[in-house]
Amino acid sequence: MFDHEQILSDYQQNGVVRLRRFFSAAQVENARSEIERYIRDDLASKPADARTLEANGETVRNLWRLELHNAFFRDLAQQLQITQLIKKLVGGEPVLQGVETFNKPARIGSGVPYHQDNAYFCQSPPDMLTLWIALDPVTLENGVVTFIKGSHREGELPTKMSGVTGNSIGLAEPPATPLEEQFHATLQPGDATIHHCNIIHHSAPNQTDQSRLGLLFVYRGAHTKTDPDLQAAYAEAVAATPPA
Ligand SMILES: O=C(O)CCC(=O)C(=O)O
Repeated sequence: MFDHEQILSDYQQNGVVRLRRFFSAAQVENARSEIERYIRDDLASKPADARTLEANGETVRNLWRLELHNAFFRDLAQQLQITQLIKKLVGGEPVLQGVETFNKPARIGSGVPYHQDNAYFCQSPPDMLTLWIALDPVTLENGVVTFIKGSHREGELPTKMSGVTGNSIGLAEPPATPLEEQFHATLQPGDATIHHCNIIHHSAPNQTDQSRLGLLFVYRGAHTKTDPDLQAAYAEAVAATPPA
């Protein structure tokens, strides 16, 4: 259904692509129900680093490591229909590295500072990406993820510890590109983006009454290796601001 060659070319050029109707309405509802069920029935029995809470200490900001803790999402992320596309973009055998959520709940969903994901993933070469699937409408008001197209070609930029729980490392300097020139990835439920691990992006807090739930599948090529310098910087940041 999707033109893989066109997606590859856009991805290489821009570092981010938007895919309309990636999930059907039924897939969106199944994923949402499973997230709700998992939070209600399973989360309490998982390790503390299976989630990050918002500042109220109650509402889930992120679920982490669902590929370990939840067979439904592990299987969903490894479906051939998805991994055949990912294989092209990571330039090798795709390895599922993470399944996560960024829930961005209404009124209390916190922001995500400017960052490159490879400051967290620490892979060389940076053949790693995130498939971000909207389960709610993503609007300009409720915390849309905003990308600087082409910035993935700048390599890993200097970082600093952010102090943000769940997003402990960010860019040392804010980017020069003004916000209005950035790509605001507004999405309908079921739409998705794929972004390269070195693209600069961020998202604002959600001050609306509408939740903005995103489901994230993270993949790398089997050929990537952990870079010790990147990993040392990340370890310092995550020790200073643990996810839980
Ligand atoms: O969903 C968000 O608000 C941020 C997502 C993000 O930073 C990421 O996918 O790396």
